[in-house]
Amino acid sequence: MSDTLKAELLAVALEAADRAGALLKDGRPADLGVASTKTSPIDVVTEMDIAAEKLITDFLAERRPDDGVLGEEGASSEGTSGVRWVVDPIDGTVNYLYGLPSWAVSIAAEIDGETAVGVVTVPMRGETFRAVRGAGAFLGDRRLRVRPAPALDQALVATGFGYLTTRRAGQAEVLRTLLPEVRDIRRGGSAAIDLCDVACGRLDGYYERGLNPWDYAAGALIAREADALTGGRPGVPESPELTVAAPSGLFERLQSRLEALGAWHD
Ligand code: LIP
Repeated sequence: MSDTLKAELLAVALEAADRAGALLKDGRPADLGVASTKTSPIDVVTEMDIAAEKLITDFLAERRPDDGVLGEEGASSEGTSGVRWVVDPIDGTVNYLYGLPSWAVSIAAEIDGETAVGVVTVPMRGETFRAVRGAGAFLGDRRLRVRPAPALDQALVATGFGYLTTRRAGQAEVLRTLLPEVRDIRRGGSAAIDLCDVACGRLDGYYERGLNPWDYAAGALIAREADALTGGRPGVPESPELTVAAPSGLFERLQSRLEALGAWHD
């Protein structure tokens, strides 16, 4: 992966995320409603998810016409360049719908199937996280490092829940057992933000079952470049089956508990 290509992809991702973030922050209709639903009646899409994905994919097509794209709201093309963009135009859509601040634009670029660049912008915080594979993770000009790993019972751990009632019931069962074993749990509503908060030390760890690649691609790279470990079940990379992120020392303990609790299946 050439440094020149990675630098170009980072610049494109930053500009695309900045433009989408401005549209979403400044253009949110006061009467925003649900435009459609996906896997369940609570898995919602707004007109702004669709508008933001169109803005991003049009920009990418203009700047990088030979690249592939995978977007949460339907963008899908193979491309011919070996670069594929993985886009979540609004990560935290329910928060955005309700006017809560914890939502993000998440844009990752894969080169030959490996995530090389990740950008997560959080407009309501005025924060943009970025990482290039092998070159560190940053919040603005600040290089990011995870918090030193605490013991599990001192760990502040974030998680999230799916949109299907059967999955949510199983996730509640895992949480019922895990909650007394950790410092506390946080449920922010955006995987991308949770992964970035692990990267910058605002969380000790994060796990969730049922994410899509657009939810975690950029945030997991940012976390790894801040010295977190990321993955799913032991020996498996993060995937819709399970995503886990934490500094070494906590990651292994948390992953082992999640494995024993069956957090990787419904
Ligand atoms: C969200 C994830 C979050 C999860 C939510 C939802 P979306 O993504 O980022 O971690 O708990 O249920 O899936 O749907 O807002 O892009």
